Amino acid sequence: MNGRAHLHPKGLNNTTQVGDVRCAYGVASPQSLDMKQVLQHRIDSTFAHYDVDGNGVIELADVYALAERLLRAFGEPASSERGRELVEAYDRFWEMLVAHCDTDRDGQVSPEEYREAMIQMFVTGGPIEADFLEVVQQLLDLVDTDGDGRVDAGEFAVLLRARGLGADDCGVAFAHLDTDGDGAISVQEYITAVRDYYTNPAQDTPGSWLYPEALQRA
Ligand SMILES: [Ca+2]
Ligand SMILES: [Ca+2]
Ligand SMILES: [Ca+2]
Repeated sequence: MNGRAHLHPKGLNNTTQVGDVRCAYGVASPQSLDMKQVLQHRIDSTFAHYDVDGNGVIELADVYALAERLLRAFGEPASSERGRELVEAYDRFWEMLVAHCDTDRDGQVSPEEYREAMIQMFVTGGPIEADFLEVVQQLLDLVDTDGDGRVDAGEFAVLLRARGLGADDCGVAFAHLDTDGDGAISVQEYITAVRDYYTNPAQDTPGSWLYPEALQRA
């Protein structure tokens, strides 16, 4: 990385009720079946988000297409220093996907492999893996375009808009995700939101604002 300030993760807490969620992913009452449906739908939605070319598997080409989308949102050529950093960060994101999801090692992540890995990583798993932390750190470093070590509302909106969130929703999403109200999205806030997204089907939780609402409806 260059000399830009880093956003250091503070201690990470697992604030979600893992016990409840395990129950939701298992088979129990009709109520938890609803919950399971919403959460499965969220996993399948992010899968569809990552499968940019829609061929039913996530491959390196999809990850590059996502990098391309963010480069366009930043108005940054892939050949600039920042552009190269972004593509390298997405290379590492792909390596992480392969390491965690591509169980049969065929260079493609199937919906089943992805579902299994997300449940393992965010629902039944223990602490968040170090390489996931690193990928989030890199993403937020990229989004911190003025390099002051803080991802403010304007900077975060670029990421959310690249994900398809409407301009009007970006401010609301930021307010929900900035849970300590310091005007910036920290690594911890982002990771807590990701876990929340995959484990808490309630509306208006921080996690529900990570992706456009249309992606979350069962
Ligand atoms: Ca694909
Ligand atoms: Ca900043
Ligand atoms: Ca904050």
